[in-house]
Amino acid sequence: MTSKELKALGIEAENLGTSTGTKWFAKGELLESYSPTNGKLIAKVKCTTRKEYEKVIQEAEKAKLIWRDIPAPKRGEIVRQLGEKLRELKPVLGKLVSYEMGKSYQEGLGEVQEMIDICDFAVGLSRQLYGNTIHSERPGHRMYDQYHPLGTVGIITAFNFPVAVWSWNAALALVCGDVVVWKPSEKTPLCAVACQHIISEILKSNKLPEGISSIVTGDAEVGKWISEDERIPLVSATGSTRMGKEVATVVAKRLGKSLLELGGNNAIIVSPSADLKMTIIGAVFGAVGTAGQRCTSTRRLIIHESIYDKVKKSLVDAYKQIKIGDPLDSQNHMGPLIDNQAVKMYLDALEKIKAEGGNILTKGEVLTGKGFESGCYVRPVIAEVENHYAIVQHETFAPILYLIKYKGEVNDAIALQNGVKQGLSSAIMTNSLREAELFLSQNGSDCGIANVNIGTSGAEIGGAFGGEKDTGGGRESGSDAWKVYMRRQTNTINYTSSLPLAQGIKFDL
Ligand code: UN1
Repeated sequence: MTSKELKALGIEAENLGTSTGTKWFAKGELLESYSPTNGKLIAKVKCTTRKEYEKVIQEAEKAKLIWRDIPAPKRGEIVRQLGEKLRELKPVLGKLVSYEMGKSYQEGLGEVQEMIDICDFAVGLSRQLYGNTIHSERPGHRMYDQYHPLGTVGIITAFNFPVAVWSWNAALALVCGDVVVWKPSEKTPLCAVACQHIISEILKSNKLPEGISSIVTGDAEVGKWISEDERIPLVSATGSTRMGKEVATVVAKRLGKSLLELGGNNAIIVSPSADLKMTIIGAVFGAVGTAGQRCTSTRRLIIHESIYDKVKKSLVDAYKQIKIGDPLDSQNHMGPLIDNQAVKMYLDALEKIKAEGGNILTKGEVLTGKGFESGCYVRPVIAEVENHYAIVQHETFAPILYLIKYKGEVNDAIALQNGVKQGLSSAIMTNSLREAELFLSQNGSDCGIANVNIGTSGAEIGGAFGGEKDTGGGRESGSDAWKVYMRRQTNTINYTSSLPLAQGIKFDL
């Protein structure tokens, strides 16, 4: 990335990491951001101090009183401007996502497109924050429910979607009348600085108060400040199940609300009637896209024994075609893992697969030599395993695809698919209507996302996104996910001159 491109995104050589609106604070320790693509230091960001955090929250507290009084469609107009700006900056922001996080440029652009899409969705939503009207059991009474802003929403995000997950939360929260405080992953702080720069300039040019949108940077400690903070009624956290459990416990202790989008262990069932070509494309993209670092990445393929060998051979052949290298070069399918720690987890997983008796079909290794100096490029792996292996039950954020054989009926495959702790995304490749409907029925997939003849990753923003069990139960982005960002109030109005009580109770004085 050129310094001109970084400048267009508000990133200077040594950047500030804490900001409320356009005001930046600069006391904290420096956090360095390295690109996994080439190992180079991109820039440094200042971590938020406790004192600065207080300032940020105080600004948010002030801003929320003004923001919630602005009519929702007018709030939508601000989000519309955000979408417009993102359209303009899509190539350069997509490039930064690719450079700082390591996903392919195409996927970086895709991520910014998701931001644009959620802005469009939120603009429409700003005129549709509907409640119900309910027929009262009492004569001359009207009853309805309505939704009010919650206040401040804390957003904690992971490195793998360094900009989109913020926008799914922020775009909805903003039209709902909330203000947002964002703690991005310490692995991708520059993407966050860029987003903050974009939104704060929009707020400033619309003469809106500082503090409608802020960022705080740092490690888990900063996340803890947010989780403990009673001034933050909702904490939306994306990341590992371990992190989510910590956040949920701390937030629940103060009876706050949390919206959790945590780990997945996503499987595709490949039934005897599956279209093989579609299956291979869906599985390979699902497993190696973003180098296997999406929560929706395909981790397991549950294949019927009658087609197992055929699918296995096609997959191994397909893996030979995968080009690994600089994600900004569109020739390459797969970029690096995020950092050396992720590489270590990948290598550990390979050892565990072998130790448990798995059969590795395509050799896993860390690539070296020209272009691979960062040490973060690895070969994607396919391994034959059993579903019950501890390593298979665990979500490894790496391009490792497990092949599991099933015998018998689709129910047997569904039992394997559900036989893990996580419940985010799932899919079946089948041309049998009976199998597809069973998979989608109450006796089918137990995941938040269940697809037919589509892979597990690449969900559209229009649907509610999230999952069950260890995935945390939260729903973000589309459908009626907005409701969690608001507080519901039931109103009953009596327009008579008598006071009939509900439940038929008589109380005469
Ligand atoms: C994530 O990995 O945190 O379905 C989210 C997808 C994306 C979202 C992934 N829309 O792959």
